[in-house]
Amino acid sequence: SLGQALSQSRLSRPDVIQAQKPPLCEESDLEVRVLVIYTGGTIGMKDSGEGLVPEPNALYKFLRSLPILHDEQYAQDTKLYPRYPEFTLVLPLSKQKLRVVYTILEYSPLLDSSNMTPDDWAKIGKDIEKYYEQYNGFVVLHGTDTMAYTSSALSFMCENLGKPVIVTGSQVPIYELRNDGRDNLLGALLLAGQYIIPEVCLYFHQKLYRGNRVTKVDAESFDAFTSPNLRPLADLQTDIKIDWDIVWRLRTLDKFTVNTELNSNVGVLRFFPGITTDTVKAFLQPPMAGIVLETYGSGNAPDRKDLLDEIKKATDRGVIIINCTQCLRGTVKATYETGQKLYDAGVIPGGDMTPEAALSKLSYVLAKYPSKEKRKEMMITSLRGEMTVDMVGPKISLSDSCFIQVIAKSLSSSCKEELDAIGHALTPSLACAAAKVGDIEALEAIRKMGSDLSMADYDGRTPLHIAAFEGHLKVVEYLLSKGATVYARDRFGDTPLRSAVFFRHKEVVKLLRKTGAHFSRDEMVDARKKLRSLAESGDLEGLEILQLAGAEVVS
Ligand code: ASN
Repeated sequence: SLGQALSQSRLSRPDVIQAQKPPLCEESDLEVRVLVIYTGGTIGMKDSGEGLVPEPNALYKFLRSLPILHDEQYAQDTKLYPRYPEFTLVLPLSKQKLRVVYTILEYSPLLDSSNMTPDDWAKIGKDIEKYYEQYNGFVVLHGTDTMAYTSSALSFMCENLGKPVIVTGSQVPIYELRNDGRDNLLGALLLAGQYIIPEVCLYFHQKLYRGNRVTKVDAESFDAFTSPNLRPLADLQTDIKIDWDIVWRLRTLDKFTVNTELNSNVGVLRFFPGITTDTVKAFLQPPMAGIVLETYGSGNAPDRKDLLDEIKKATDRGVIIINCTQCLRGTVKATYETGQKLYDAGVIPGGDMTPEAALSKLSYVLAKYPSKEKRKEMMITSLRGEMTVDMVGPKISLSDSCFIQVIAKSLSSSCKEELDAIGHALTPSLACAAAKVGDIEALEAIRKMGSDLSMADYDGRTPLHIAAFEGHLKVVEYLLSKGATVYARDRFGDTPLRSAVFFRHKEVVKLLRKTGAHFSRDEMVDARKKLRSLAESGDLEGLEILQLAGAEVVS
């Protein structure tokens, strides 16, 4: 049927890196780069005789000997060394026809993750910030014991993240015959290198999860993590299936930064039948500034006046207390009187946040905002998709759209699947057309139909490419605020930044740069050559625009 035909010829996603070098002038495949920040964990441990301990300076050498994780022939043929820094390896060619080139940054000392502290999270964050522009994505190798804490904390620390950061590790060392380390590392590398999933994620046992939604649920199984209140972002079975509808989108015009300030006066207090008032009182004493209160079921606590009085005293002093359920799945609600009384005592509902997410969010929010009101407001706002809120509002269905209906009728098709397929096929082109003429109203109508404004047309060009190309500053601003990615590349490898530079749209270049757009390594080499020729011809405007786009003159 028409519907099937259309869905088979599904339009490409801009989030999938699909640039290709022209076949006639290539000596190497198209390469994408991933930085592997290796912090420790079982994945790289060996038995010391007294138990497993991380083995320093061993992982790189070992991976270099594994054909599924390193293609030595390609490395030799293409002179990978010295094209890339030391400790770089390259995966065999992927199904997506890309070469993931990855560099390992090994920490010293390597840690069992039980020894991780917020200072270690800050170190990881700072390294992501330092190397941000040089890589397409990041993999953090980490122990599983506190992995969910680290992935939650990093998700808050990384502000306006536009590239994937994927935390992974294993239950069994990669050096053992049967292990889960190879699969986990390979999956994380393929995802981080090939897809623009702008989130801190956790990859384990074929599933990619949002990093602030996970919790470790099994000390032995390879299937060690679960994301109880949000389905996985991706599933790696025969094919890599990404659930783009739930991928978190940046809706900001601000650049990526890492905020490492965290308040450590936070804690988790788990209620149990018979908990004494003295225990609660002692726990709430200064300098305690924020508490995750683990209550029963949908947020219930004993309605003992002595207990509630202590809680009220603390919240009056400014302590932020957030209510999370002890249950693995579900959300806190105020459906019982016992729960309501907690809110009367100044406790804030934590929705369906995991305790790991709630705790790290508290540390982050307390350090960032001094005012009590602002702190409370931030705690009930979803900052990185850590809690479920109804964000989109009612969707207009495609069948409400007059335009699509008219087209559907003229194709004499009316079944829902076909309408959906037509909608899917047409909306990217419609959105690009609206971007070309600078029609924000039309874009907004398309968005309200439930379409993602990051979708690309048949050439892989997104509305953002077109608006940048045409110099429609307001449209560029609008698209960025609705989740468009500055890292989208069309089939020729062009980004919105290159489009804006090419047509000398100075204000658009400035805005894209402010939002974090930057030249790749190869583009920078081209830009420097161009700078020289512009200088020779005395083209001052051209020089200024290239410099605004980030090209530096090297003497
Ligand atoms: N104890 C180890 C760690 O968290 C557990 C693991 O990685 N599987 O570092």
